[in-house]
Amino acid sequence: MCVLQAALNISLRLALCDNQGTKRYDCNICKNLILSKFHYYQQEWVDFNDSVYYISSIKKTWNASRDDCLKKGADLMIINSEEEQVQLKDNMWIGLTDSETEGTWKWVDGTPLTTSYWMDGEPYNYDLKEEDCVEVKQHEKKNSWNDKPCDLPNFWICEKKVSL
Ligand code: 2F8
Ligand code: CA
Repeated sequence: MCVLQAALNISLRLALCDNQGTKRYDCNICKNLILSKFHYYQQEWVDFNDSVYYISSIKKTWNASRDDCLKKGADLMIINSEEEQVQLKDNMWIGLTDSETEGTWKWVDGTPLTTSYWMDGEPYNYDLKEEDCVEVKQHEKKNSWNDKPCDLPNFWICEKKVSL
């Protein structure tokens, strides 16, 4: 069933690609990108721009979540734009931590945090606990971030960049 859905999904996308009036060269790039994502669609990853995303159905600590993403050839999600952020669901670990230096937030690829979407009052070590890992949370119908202890179980989201 999943394979059928994925095949239908891909044929629709390829048809759309042909109908967009794009130049043949651009269209080929578009087709190749879709085909290279096909493997992930089959495994129920979802896509947005140049990445595919896996959302867990069980909960793990931040480190165990990251290990799972790495095993899948991906890593915890890095959020580069508000649009990407809108794709998210509730209570999931993302690839942001200050476990190296308290207060210095870094993405899992080593880049520093520039644009952030913290909830009001966050980041905040509630009850003087170390809260070094970041989850995305729904608050007032918006997705925003909270830091919390890395050893608590949470859902997680992996991201894999898919390029040609
Ligand atoms: O009030 C904000 C505060 O809410 C919770 O603590 C009561 C969060 N902790 C967990 O979800 C475990 C804090 O991280 C958050 O700062
Ligand atoms: Ca917090």
